[in-house]
Amino acid sequence: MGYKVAVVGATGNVGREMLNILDERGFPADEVVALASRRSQGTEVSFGDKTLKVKALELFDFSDVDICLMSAGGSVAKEWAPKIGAQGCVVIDNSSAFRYDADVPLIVPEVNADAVSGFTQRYIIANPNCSTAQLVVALKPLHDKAKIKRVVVSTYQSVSGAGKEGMDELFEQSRAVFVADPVTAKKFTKRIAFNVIPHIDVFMEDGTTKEEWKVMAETKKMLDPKIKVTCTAVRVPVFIGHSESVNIEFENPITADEAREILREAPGCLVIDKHEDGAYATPIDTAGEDATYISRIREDQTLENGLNMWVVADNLRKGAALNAIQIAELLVNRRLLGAKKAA
Ligand code: 11C
Repeated sequence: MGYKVAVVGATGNVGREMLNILDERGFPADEVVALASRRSQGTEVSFGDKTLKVKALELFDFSDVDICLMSAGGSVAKEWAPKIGAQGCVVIDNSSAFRYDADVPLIVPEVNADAVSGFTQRYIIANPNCSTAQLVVALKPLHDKAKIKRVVVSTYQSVSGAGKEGMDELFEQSRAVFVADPVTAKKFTKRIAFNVIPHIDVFMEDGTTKEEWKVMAETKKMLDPKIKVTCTAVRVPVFIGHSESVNIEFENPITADEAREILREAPGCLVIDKHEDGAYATPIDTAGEDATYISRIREDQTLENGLNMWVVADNLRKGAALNAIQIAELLVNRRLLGAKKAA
């Protein structure tokens, strides 16, 4: 006997990827239910070689569901995650609604798996922002070796981070440019086709964007509150895959060769780093893949103990759906679910 799993937001970019990954990894589920808003009721979504008919979240009974994977935005999460959690169903939420709450664990299994046991406080576990997830996978093994003091990260984030509408906008604008049609921007604040936009999420009072703040706050929560993090988050005309230029200052010495060796052995990391044309990862290489790719590892000659590196991952997988399912696997493997139906 396995678990009963619900995917909320099953028609979205991340929800569909959750269904793919549950199937690919053979998650021990007896039953998987696809849920979305009433508007999408009856829509069909793929689950392996099966098709699931989407049910309405508002009408669904969670009383015999063990795990709810939720990717439906902050307001749906705020309304529904506490109600579902109160029924003893563990909600793994992909929105930012609960990430910064002290009684909700924020988990990347390669980084802070032990913190997952804190889920019993509210039966909610938060999944991090996509740009933070891949960053901490790469930072953790280096922090363990040489203690990170400060990180400067610049992101190059694909349009799929902004959902299907973001992908449609890049496609439509690119087409319009080629046929000399007028280009209109709706989802993004400026034209994204053949452009880059240094603005993701809302502005905060100090001029930082919320996306930049999330990278800082989530890295501290999961890795070490003492690490200083500063970020510039940029949207680029790429469909899938977030890239990051990462500059790290360490307390203790570490060479580029040492970092390369450590990262080669580290969980979730894949080093592609030869000093040759093309011997580095780009977003296209990572689309559909699970690993966090690390390239261009080199010493920063302007710091006493400093490194630069390039970190790329599929934002819909490690940045969202895959990480959520890895959290669910962690619950199963550690026998933390007071399973309603488990053997
Ligand atoms: C983006 N990182 O690329 C965002 C998407 O807090 O989970 C994910 C936002 C979040 O636009």
